[in-house]
Amino acid sequence: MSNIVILTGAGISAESGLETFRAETGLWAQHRVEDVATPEGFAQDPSLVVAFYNKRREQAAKAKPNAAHEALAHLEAAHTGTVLVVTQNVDDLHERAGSRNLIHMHGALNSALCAACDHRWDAPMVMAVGDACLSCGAPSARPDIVWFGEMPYQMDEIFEALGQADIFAAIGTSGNVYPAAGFVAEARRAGARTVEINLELSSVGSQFADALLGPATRTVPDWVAGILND
Ligand code: BV8
Repeated sequence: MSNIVILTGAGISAESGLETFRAETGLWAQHRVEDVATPEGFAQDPSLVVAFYNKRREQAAKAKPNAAHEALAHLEAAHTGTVLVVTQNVDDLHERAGSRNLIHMHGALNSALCAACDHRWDAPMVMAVGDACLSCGAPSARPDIVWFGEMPYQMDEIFEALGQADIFAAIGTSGNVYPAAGFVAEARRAGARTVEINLELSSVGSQFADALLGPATRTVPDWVAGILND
């Protein structure tokens, strides 16, 4: 009855057509991080930030889960132990593939947050600056996204799960952003078997015991099949 914790990043959604961040033509090549993914950027130019997330919300809605998302949902349904997916992604492809035990540690495009009262609700496809909060009515809706310098969500649950992990896999993440990039060290401290699944070794690749290199739509189903046949 093994406990499996899986961290995913933008690479798992790449073959669904969603851009990653740090590829040459990626999101951070098109926008300065400071301008669109920090609270300061939002304060400085809220329309630019709201437009950035409106575009990504629309792209995510048009995208489809791929074989990697589906394999993780199948693992959760078929594995006799626990399976937790912790995603850095803000798209909803894991949910749409059927994953249930899922934490969006960097928030979600489909959620809106009130900067005044912390109320959350389902975001409209197109948000506008000054949208009213559905609870307190203040004109303070913002994308429910964790920006740089903000605390990622559900960190207690994540560290609790890492402390009990028998297997830890990181899929499609470059290992550049903390605290997510530090999860492999936590899992190793708990004695977990660690594997990095990516096109190439990430910045923290050397901390993993194993690596499975190749496109996620091939490597993730293979990895899941191996786990279920163990
Ligand atoms: C925090 C928003 C603490 C959502 C994101 C100085 C000042 C302030 C903070 C810091 C600082 N120095 C360090 C920090 C911490 C900072 C950080 O880590 N900075 C880095 C850049 C040095 N972290 C934070 O600020 C975090 N918060 O630390 O809070 C705190 C403490 C107390 C009180 C308050 C706060 C918050 C981090 C979250 C930031 N938000 N995005 C959005 O817009 O989407 S980060 C952004 O990067 C996304 O969330 C993304 O998920 C994440 C990581 O990127 P990846 O997913 O890895 O994507 P990337 O493009 O990089 O890589 C893609 C990978 O896929 C590659 O490896 C590629 O090879 C692979 N791949 C591609 N195609 C495929 C594939 N693999 C398989 N198959 C394929 N087909």
